[in-house]
Amino acid sequence: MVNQQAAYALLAEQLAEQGVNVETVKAALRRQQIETPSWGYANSGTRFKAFAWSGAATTTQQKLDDAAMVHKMTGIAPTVAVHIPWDKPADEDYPAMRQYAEAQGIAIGAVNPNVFQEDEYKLGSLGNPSPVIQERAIDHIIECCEIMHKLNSRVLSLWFADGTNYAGQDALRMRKCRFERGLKLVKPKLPAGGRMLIEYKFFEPAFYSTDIPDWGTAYAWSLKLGEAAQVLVDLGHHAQGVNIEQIVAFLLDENKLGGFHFNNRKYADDDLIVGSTNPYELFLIYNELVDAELNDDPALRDAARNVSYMIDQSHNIEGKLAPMIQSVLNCQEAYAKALIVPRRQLAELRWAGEVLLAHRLLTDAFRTDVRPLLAQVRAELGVPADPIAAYLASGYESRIRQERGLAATSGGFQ
Ligand code: PSV
Ligand code: MN
Repeated sequence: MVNQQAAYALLAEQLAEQGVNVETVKAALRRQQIETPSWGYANSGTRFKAFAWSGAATTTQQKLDDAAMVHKMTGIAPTVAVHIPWDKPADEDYPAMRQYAEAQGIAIGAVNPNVFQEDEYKLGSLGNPSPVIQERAIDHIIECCEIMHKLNSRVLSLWFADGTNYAGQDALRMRKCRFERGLKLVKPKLPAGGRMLIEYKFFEPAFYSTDIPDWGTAYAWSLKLGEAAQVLVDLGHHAQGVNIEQIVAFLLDENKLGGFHFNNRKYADDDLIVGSTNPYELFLIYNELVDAELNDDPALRDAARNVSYMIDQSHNIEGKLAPMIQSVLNCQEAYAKALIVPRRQLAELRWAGEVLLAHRLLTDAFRTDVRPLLAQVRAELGVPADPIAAYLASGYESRIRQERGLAATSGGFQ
């Protein structure tokens, strides 16, 4: 403990020498918020096998209990995203669901419509050649806008599995037009102050063409739709080697970065623990966000403040709550490292064309051990210094194993 405090004092001193105020850094870390997904607490897997995990949530109440536990351990995960109909209450009593969440000390965040799991959506939802199926998808998304009202949610998070598997299967331009029409019909149904986040994904489940394959498509549509529409960046939805931080910088500058689905990938949409494969990439993404957050331009600061930080993970072999806590902590660490970048010095080195020195200054921040700083922030937030150890020692996991057992399926709010 004493060592930790001494290490924190030393780090604070080093930061002060570089012109970074540790109190400002800690205040930002205390304000940080990461939303967890209800579906991340239920059993999930790959198309080959979903290994059932003993204690996995099967009802929305259990998912909310688990999300509340993650918040209790970390202090920075106060909201949970829901997926409809996965979380649909049997009696449609959404106010009861909202109250249940609040009673656990959390709130409902983004509402995610699901227009991909019904048989009718075999050829797509908004892009489907059948006007009947298009209407069905539009109706479901509008229903989700109404649910947003009931849950006091301000974020509609849209992802579409739409695409084609074979050249000639459908008219690509027509699919674009159908999408634009559908999104235009949905937008006015958002609650006041509500935002519509358009998520892109370069392939899967469709293999020949995907209707929203990249951020450019989502951006073009968000421009047509106006202020309430923005782009959602899921870290697992890019081709190998894509520079995600550059996409983030561009969208921030245009005030079109709506939010993130954090996870990590190695090959495809692997849905691994955030920052587990490439923590440097996560740091570079946070670096762009902090650059906007601390910018002199108030418009850029507002754009950064509006971003929704959400996790989208489907754990298969590593458990449920502990990996979720790990993801939240990895986001916290990446943010901390981005916050300690000496930005004035960096700007001077850039102006001077000092390529190597600028690069070194940035990577020095990435290499800094911020654990003493995070322990201090956790003490100030009133949460355990080591949230994973505290969770494992809490008895929560053995209790839910006993109470819930091993279930292969997952249900909604009961
Ligand atoms: C699709 O791969 C996705 O990233 C979308 O966000 C879905 O809503 C989520 O995963 C859960 O299937
Ligand atoms: Mn996603």
